[in-house]
Amino acid sequence: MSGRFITVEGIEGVGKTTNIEFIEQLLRDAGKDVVMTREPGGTSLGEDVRELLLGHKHDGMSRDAELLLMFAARAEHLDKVIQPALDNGKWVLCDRFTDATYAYQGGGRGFDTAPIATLETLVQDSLRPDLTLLLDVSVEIGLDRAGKRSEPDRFEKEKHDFFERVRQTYLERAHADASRMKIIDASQPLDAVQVQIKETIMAFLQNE
Ligand code: Z5A
Repeated sequence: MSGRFITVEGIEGVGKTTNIEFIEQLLRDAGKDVVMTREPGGTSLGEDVRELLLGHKHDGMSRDAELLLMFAARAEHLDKVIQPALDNGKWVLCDRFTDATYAYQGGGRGFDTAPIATLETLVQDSLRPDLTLLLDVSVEIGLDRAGKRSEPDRFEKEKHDFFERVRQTYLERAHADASRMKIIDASQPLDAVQVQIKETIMAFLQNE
């Protein structure tokens, strides 16, 4: 039986890294064989592309190049990691996926939905996540949390308005696809966030 594909999304500093191991443990406790991965990245090629995308060597990269690099990394990720794992019955837990492209390159950079959807179908065929947890906080909280960490990457250098558009695009997508994309109020203290995450994962497992 094919595995399940779960993704975690949200703006910077929302708590994806903090919560993804918690989700992994919930799935393992339920007896699932979990592969944890991330985008951009997850393969040798993808991690090299991640460096190109997040580093400052190519500040001012064209938005077409940025979009195509996201999907180039994704094509490799699907071919080498995600699809083989799903075919082997594993559960793939991925830190960001194509919803991030709609949010950052679509909402943030201003790409129309149509070219993103074309690339999505080209690269993924019919594969879509079975469940997406959208961790949501205000841009103020997200940037404040993210700002307490290391040197900002190429995306983290963007302005407040950029992240507001990214957040709104995520929320619009979640409202349009509510059976797949579950909104978690990540502005609450961590234990309260994890109660919501646990309820969402348990409900998904029950419907399996
Ligand atoms: N990108 C794109 O543009 N298009 C695409 O298609 C894809 C990606 C796939 C990848 O970054 C970048 O690529 C990303 C979008 C772009 N933009 N940026 N930047 P990433 O996903 O690797 O990095 P990130 O979004 O910046 O994530 P992050 O830095 O790892 O943040 P996070 O994982 O969401 O947050 P965190 O590290 O778990 O938490 C941040 C801090 O808040 C930390 O100190 C925690 O202890 C604290 N925290 C977490 N939860 C709480 C609560 N509930 N209360 C209080 N404090 C908390």
